[in-house]
Amino acid sequence: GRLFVNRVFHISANKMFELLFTDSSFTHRFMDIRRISNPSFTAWEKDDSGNEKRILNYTITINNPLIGKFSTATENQTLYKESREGQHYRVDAEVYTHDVPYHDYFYTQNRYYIISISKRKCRLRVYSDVKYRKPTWGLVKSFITKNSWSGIEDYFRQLETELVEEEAEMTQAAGEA
Ligand code: YK8
Repeated sequence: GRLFVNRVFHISANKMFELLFTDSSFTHRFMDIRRISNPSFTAWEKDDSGNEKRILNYTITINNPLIGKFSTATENQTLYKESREGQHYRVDAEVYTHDVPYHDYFYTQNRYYIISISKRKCRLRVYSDVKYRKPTWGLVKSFITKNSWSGIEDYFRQLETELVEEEAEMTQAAGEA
């Protein structure tokens, strides 16, 4: 996978987990900015392997002139049982975009690591990879990959920007308290 985010925030690890992986106001605000609509979230639930899973459904708005303006998407998230609350978390997210060309050929795998550095600091790392679900012709593959990277990069650049904004608001609020 490629590394898209690698940054230390003045935000505790458990707060970062809450911002990104619960039904938080940050998530809703960020979805509004990205024009992601009709979100639905299931609760985190333990599966047979001891990992926790949840499923998100939403409609994305696409900024790619080659394809339609909207697509429904399903995101399956796994919180690994090796995660330790407040210390480190690993979440894998498989994103399936149902209404784009060649949608049955690929999905996107995003891997999030949140690592506590101190009481009020954590590092966030996000890796992303385009995965193929069946044998895909080289030309089609490079077409899909190229169009995916640009969208993924744009998304995570903005996620980082919004987290920096959130961090500023939080440290300011803490200073005033
Ligand atoms: C998640 C990866 C590819 C897809 C898109 C597909 C192009 C189709 C290629 C044809 C539109 C929120 C993306 C960017 C849609 C958005 C997805 C998001 C950002 C022309 C051959 C949605 C993270 C995420 C992962 C994958 C992204 C898609 O939280 O280019």
